[in-house]
Amino acid sequence: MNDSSPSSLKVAIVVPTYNESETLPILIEKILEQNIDGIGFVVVDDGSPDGTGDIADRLADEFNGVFIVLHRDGKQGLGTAYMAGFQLALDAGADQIIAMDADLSHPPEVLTGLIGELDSADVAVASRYVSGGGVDHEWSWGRRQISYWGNVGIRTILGLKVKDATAGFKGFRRKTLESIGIDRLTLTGFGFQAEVAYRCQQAGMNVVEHPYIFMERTAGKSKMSFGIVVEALFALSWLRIRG
Ligand SMILES: Nc1nc2c(ncn2[C@@H]2O[C@H](COP(=O)(O)OP(=O)(O)O)[C@@H](O)[C@H]2O)c(=O)[nH]1
Ligand SMILES: [Mg+2]
Repeated sequence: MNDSSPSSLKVAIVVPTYNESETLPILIEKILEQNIDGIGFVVVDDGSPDGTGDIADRLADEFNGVFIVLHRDGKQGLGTAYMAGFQLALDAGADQIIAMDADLSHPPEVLTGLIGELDSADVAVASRYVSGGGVDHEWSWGRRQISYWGNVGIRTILGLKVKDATAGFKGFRRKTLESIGIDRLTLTGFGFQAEVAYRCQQAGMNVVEHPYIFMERTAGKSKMSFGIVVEALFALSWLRIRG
């Protein structure tokens, strides 16, 4: 683990990475351009064959503040990467924790607005499915339908009020993550985001949605597959039954 010199950490951006060597440096640069007070980073890399882990170490060395890089052996799934990253952010003393993908699908320009929502909300969800939100105009009609109805299906299975149930771009107050209990989360892959939304709702958290336009990745490859989605639907049904 690479942990650069600590300073006062207010907002920790937690980024899971698997083969994101092209986009990670751009993401960090664009986030820093937003001039967010007390910002720091936690990157969780699963031994990316393309060397993303080394790039993250270099970025950590260059950064003047908290920049933690956790190197894990091999691909262990997005969910466990977030669990480990959230815990490191809490241990480092972050007041607010933001989950964000490395592939530039989540525009850094939205961060200031999203973080602002945490003044009054326990959870701020960057949302595609509220007024002002949406998906990349490059997306085909068919792809929009799959994304939209997949989201509706998951909301129905879990009885979720939040409109964007699979959102991976979210902000939490420290106390939110402490009270839902990160170590209680069970889903390791795609269903993880919905499980977090479900636990936040169960814990009575005040959830606010902040609109954004999801951008298609322009480099690297998605780790998503049909099998992952089907697996998540079964796992989420089981979660609802178990309560
Ligand atoms: N550490 C880690 N990161 C992962 C893993 N799977 C996906 N990611 C990262 O999680 C984020 C979202 O993954 P992505 O493939 O873009 O999913 P999609 O946006 O749903 O297609 C990206 O930053 C990925 O690099 C994994 O197994 N381990
Ligand atoms: Mg992506």
